Amino acid sequence: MDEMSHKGTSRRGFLRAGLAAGGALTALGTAARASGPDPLITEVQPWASQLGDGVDVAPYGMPIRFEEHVIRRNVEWLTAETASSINFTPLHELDGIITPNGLCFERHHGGAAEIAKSDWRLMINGLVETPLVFTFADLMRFPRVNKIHFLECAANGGMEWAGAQLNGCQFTHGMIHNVMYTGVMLKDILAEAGVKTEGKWLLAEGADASGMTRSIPMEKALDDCMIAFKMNGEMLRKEQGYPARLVVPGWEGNMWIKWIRRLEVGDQPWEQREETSKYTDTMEDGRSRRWTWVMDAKSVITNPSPQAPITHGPGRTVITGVAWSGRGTIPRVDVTLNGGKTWFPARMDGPSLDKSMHRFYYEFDWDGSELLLQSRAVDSTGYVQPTKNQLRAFRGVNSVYHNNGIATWWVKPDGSAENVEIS
Ligand SMILES: Nc1nc2c(c(=O)[nH]1)N[C@H]1C(S)=C(S)[C@@H](COP(=O)(O)O)O[C@H]1N2
Ligand SMILES: [Mo]
Repeated sequence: MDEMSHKGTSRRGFLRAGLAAGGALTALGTAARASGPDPLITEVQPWASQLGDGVDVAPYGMPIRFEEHVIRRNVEWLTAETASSINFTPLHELDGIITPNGLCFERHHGGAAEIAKSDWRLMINGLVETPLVFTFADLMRFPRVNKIHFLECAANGGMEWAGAQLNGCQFTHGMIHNVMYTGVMLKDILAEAGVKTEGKWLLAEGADASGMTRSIPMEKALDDCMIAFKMNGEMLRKEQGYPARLVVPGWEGNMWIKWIRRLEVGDQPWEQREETSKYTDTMEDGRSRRWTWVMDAKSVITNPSPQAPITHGPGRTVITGVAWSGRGTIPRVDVTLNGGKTWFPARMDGPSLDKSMHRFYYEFDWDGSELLLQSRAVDSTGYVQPTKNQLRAFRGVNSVYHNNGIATWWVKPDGSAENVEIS
């Protein structure tokens, strides 16, 4: 046992290798046999020869400094300035299905507003029996629900329409987060005001400087929309719309109005800026598709990927990624190693929830040759994620929004990966 070195391997790997000592290691060889003593094992280390931090060194805990590269990032040339801009979730650093609050991508059109709970008001007006104004304290007296949902900006992958452009899934797919929301059902709030029978639409308005407004059909509003105030158990972050935002499960992120201040009930859609000149898809003939609210099924391999190369050489290799659909769950994801010639079903793991992110894995023995990695999601309606060529055949090349095409990582023999397009 004292001859074994297990740098960077797990404790389980250590124990298993320990059991194999004296004999051959497993064929997959995930733990290495050392040539000499490993000081990390044989010598007393600083963390064992002095006391560590006491409690309360960080009243609100932050990740250990060795993880300081795990951050949201923006792409500076994308927008003129940061108040109307976007940054991206580091998908390649995450696992499971929950996005930690501090890593949820941000999209603001007028910067992140800072509103105290005591200054927050929610007005309901228009075609209602009784126009009402709720305070935050009023909101807390409605029955609460907890739901895990993804929020994807319709522009996620927009830079990739014409071809591969950004080198990393953080930038090509990172306009998404998946958290547990605690809030109240929108239908309960609306019932309090009493929606008139001719009230078929809702205008949701934000309190921030952008005056973000979107029309939402009443059917959706009464189905599964929420006014959320907590994410992953704690109050919403300022960036995500503190103290309350609209949650519109499965639908494009732009409709999830942050810093929600007003809900107007009407008999027709308002056709606001963000639902006409923005967030619509321009087709080949120059006309625009109207109302593309639902986010179609999509997936991406997060590891390996351009920001997360294979560093261990040939042998046992874990491929992982995420998949989601605005229409339900993801019962299946297929993975190809050769650019779509042959596909294998990935192993789904973790909770499979409606309109939530799903985690998949594909474990294989890499022979060290180059790979053309792709993943393809199939959702619970049977819809199959298209290739980018299939998407362009239907939508043309003028689009920006709603790109759910299959992405390709070209993994080279040295383990590095590049964003390429082959189909
Ligand atoms: N009030 C307000 N709500 C808003 C926005 C905004 O700028 N102001 N941006 C929208 C867009 S385009 C998206 S994609 C999501 C982003 O949510 P996030 O910042 O929590 O990721 O919020 C939406 N809601
Ligand atoms: Mo967005």
